[in-house]
Amino acid sequence: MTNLLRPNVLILGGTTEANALAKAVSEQGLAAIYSYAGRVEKPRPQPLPVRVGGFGGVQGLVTYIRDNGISHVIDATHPFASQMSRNAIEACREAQTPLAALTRPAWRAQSDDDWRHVPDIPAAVDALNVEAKRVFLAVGRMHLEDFSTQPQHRYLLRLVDAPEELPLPNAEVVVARGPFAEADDRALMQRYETQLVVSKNAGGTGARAKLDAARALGLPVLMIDRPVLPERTELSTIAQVLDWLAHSGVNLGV
Ligand code: 3Y8
Ligand code: NAP
Repeated sequence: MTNLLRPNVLILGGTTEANALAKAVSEQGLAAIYSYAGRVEKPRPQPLPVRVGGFGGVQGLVTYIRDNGISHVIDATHPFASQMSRNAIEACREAQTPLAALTRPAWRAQSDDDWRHVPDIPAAVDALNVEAKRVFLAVGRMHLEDFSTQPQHRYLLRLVDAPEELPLPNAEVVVARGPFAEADDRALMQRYETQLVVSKNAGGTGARAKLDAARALGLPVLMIDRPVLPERTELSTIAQVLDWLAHSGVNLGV
């Protein structure tokens, strides 16, 4: 049984909000560990101990929780990291470990936005079954293969690490990591004469620059809605997380 008076928080990270939480938890002097999947070459350093790599599915996470005396899990992963979030729900139920997600609301179109919503990445690929355009495909690297069935477009790709090879014949790559600024994204899209922006509905502040730039340039956006996740405790601010930790048996020493 974990001694709740000696808290040990596992933060499932990889987002701007997870980084803000890590800073706050570190400042509170709480014992915690920050977890990355290991998707990029140089993940941002954290003010907490860091672990990198998968846990090995639900059972791997249960074992990790037990072996490391984890008292609480905060799922602060990206809304499209749905497998990790599902595993966290299963594992915390089995290990009887309190779990809360730190989420950010989905973006909503403003009156002068021109968005077309699609439910998932395959639907975004289907929606690109149109005559050739200059497409800013700002969805990262992991799902580029899905778009190879629409090779007619001239793609602008933004990737965190330089790719070895690309599944798209007509693609320009910009290697950059966010958070991004609206003026920079506007200049980028003007330089590449972007005609359509494809975006995941990530929410938060780190990726919304391209949407503000698209609005300023009067460009349409193909918005990929986020996967639906099972029921779990969802918090939206750092203060709510610290309060949840305090009231779920973690002695913050206050
Ligand atoms: C490894 C860890 C911070 C946190 C930065 C956020 C914001 C900037 C914007 C665009 C969209 C995209 C992508 C994006 C953003 C934040 C946040 C966010 C989108 C890092 C990071 C890791 C990753 C993984 C990476 C994915 C990719 C997705 C690029 C760190 C920098 C497109 C998501 O090459 C790859 O394998 C990249 C994989 C998952 C999605 C994909 O399918 O390719 N994020 N991004 C995490 C791990 O190993 O656990 O170094 O900081 C984190 C961030 N990326 O404040 O510094 O909070 O969302 N990340 C999307 O939203 O569509 C870029 O270009 O406009
Ligand atoms: P995913 O598809 O939901 O997860 C696939 C597997 O990757 C998980 O089952 C788990 O492996 C491992 N994993 C994912 N996140 C992890 C974490 N934080 N710590 C340890 N293992 C993790 O996840 P994803 O979409 O690839 O996202 C991976 C990471 O990138 C996450 O940290 C996420 O926050 C960040 N990120 C993703 C996006 C995006 O667009 N998907 C955007 C920004 C940041 P095991 O089953 O072996 O445990």
